[in-house]
Amino acid sequence: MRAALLFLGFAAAGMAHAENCSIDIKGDDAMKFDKAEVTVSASCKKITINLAHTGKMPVAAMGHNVVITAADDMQAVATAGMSAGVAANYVPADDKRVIAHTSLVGGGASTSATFAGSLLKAGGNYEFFCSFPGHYALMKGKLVVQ
Ligand code: CU1
Repeated sequence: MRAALLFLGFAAAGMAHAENCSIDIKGDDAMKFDKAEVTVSASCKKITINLAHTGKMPVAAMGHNVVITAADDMQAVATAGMSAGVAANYVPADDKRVIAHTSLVGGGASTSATFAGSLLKAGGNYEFFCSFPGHYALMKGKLVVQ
């Protein structure tokens, strides 16, 4: 009896898993993010991106940001971001394909950005990537919404 109650307790705890509303990513001087996949909850009212650049190189040489788009839009937004230039954080202005993005930071710096959770749909196919020219080939990952 006691074992059965314990089991039920664990099962209930497993179902009520905590809501995750933050995307915590580190970038480094080797042009890498520390994660290839991040999961957020579809129920989040707001989602915060926290990017920490753990390297030492300056922003002009090894700047990183985090941009979120539908997976199908990643390449086009990365290309448009390159044209937008460093003053625009390599993110095209007023581009509806950009769901969210942080500013560009260099080594030792951190940045955050918050966006409405309603911009993401459960089960959607999203990517996060760095739009610094040439970086998205290596610095990208899957954003899972569940
Ligand atoms: Cu980067």
